[in-house]
Amino acid sequence: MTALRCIISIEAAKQERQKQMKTKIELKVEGMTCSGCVRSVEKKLSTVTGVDSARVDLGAGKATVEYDDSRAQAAQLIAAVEQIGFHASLA
Ligand SMILES: [Cu+2]
Repeated sequence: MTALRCIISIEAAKQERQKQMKTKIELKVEGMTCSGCVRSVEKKLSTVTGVDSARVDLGAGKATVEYDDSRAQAAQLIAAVEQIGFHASLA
């Protein structure tokens, strides 16, 4: 294998790994009543280590979270939401 092809295959393997580590889940969040609640939940989730993004849909009562599953777990996301007074579970 030439050096260049070797570098290309290393890069491809890295990208593949990054893809695998990014997980997206939906949480059911109960107790939210207004856009203030939505912001609180989004803010709290985004402070959890490993979370890339958190988006809350008030009408659906759901939070969509993208995170690195080597650094965060669903249970931690649920615990974070419960810490600020809402009930969360896997959707
Ligand atoms: Cu509210």
